[in-house]
Amino acid sequence: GGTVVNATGTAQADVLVDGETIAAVLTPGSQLLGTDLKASVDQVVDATGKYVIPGGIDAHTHMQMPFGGTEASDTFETGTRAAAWGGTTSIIDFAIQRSGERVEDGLAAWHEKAAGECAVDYGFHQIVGGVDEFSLKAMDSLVDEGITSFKLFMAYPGVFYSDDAQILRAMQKSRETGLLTMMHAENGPAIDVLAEQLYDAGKTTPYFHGIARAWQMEEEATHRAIMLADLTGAPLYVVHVSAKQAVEQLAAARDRGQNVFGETCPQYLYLSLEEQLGAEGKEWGSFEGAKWVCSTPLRSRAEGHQDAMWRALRTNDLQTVSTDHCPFCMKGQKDMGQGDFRAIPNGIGSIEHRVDLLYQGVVTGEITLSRWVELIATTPARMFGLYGRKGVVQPGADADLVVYDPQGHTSIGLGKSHHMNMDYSAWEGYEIDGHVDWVMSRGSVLVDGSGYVGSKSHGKFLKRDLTQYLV
Ligand code: DUC
Ligand code: ZN
Ligand code: ZN
Repeated sequence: GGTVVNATGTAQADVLVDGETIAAVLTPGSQLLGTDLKASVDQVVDATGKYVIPGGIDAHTHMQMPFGGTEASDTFETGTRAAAWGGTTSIIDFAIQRSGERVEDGLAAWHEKAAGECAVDYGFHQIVGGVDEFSLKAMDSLVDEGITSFKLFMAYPGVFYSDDAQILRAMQKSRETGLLTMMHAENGPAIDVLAEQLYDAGKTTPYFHGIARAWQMEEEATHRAIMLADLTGAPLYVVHVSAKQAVEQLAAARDRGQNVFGETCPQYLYLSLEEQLGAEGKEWGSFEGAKWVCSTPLRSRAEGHQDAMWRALRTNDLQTVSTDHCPFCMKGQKDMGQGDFRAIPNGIGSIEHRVDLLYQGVVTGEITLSRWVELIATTPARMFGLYGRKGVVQPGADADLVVYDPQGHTSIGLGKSHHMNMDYSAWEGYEIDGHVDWVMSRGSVLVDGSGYVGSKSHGKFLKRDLTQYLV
């Protein structure tokens, strides 16, 4: 009895689930073999007045990621449970290979961390942190493993960084294999110089993280990645876009006919450098700002970056919204950067709130209902080789369903809606129009009126097909 919302449109319909999949989507008047459906099913969920949407797909998460001298505070267990609470039924996390390590070992380690721990289905992208003859060879086997995308970093020298020669070689491999190239596009070497100069000048508060990581660093790297992708013919997906100038680069490349895509995150739509600085009137802000240290950084609202992200979501210059979920606690983690912003672990946790936060764009008229579903589920499914199984409410698809109540309300913050393993919320005080009422993954109910009823043994590894955006 709900309104089924797909990327293609909306319809009043009953959704019949049989086992792990959707058996039928029945519009009023249609009859299934003449049976009285409600009398013959095991369970009826009344969705009158509510939206029935495909489960969210968060295509960018970092559960228990070793990073910045510590480890992201959500495990696969806690992070995927929070995902379920928020209406996300699939995640794609990043397996890590570092310079000198074998890709196979990095991937195996990630399988080991996640197996049997996830409340929702999960897939992996492969971070290639050391492009050399061995890792390039290993990339040949990734497609068979169901890992159809890999991430390179133009930032973080000495950690995951690839230089242009390495990027060129990896993109040639991308072209050859069909693997989608995902890019962290920030000029890391230049950022590190700026950060050191700020620190040496006594500018050590979290605010200066965002000053060092200037938009020029993102625009330049985005442009360079686009040019290298153009030369090699590699399909390119730029992650966590936050600068309006980077979007302009993507839009221009797409206008030229290049096969490039962009992702933004809720933090770049809603939060800003000015808010990170704080209202106390302190010129350099306080350590409180560490809560919002992430890379790419929060950008200036006065410069119009947030408005530009919303606009790009409407014009399809950006195609997806993922979280880059990489949570750290203030105590014992973020506070390592007291007195030196460079030592603050980079990351924000939002996996639980992505579906709700994006729905606010529908409420305020920034995006349509169908575009909401397209951004949070359908395009991620197509982009990362899951479509048909995931990202759509249609017969034959996995029964990953969310009943969303547009009349409901969600209060975000510690002690309220917050099931992520963090000692603070980056979204404290956010009041959301709308509520995730009920969540199902492959025919199993994960969240109902009584709360979370899923289990950590439910989530299965998703072997992904090639991106549907290959030309
Ligand atoms: N950015 C973050 O904020 N955290 C994880 C890695 C990244 O690129
Ligand atoms: Zn990144
Ligand atoms: Zn990331």
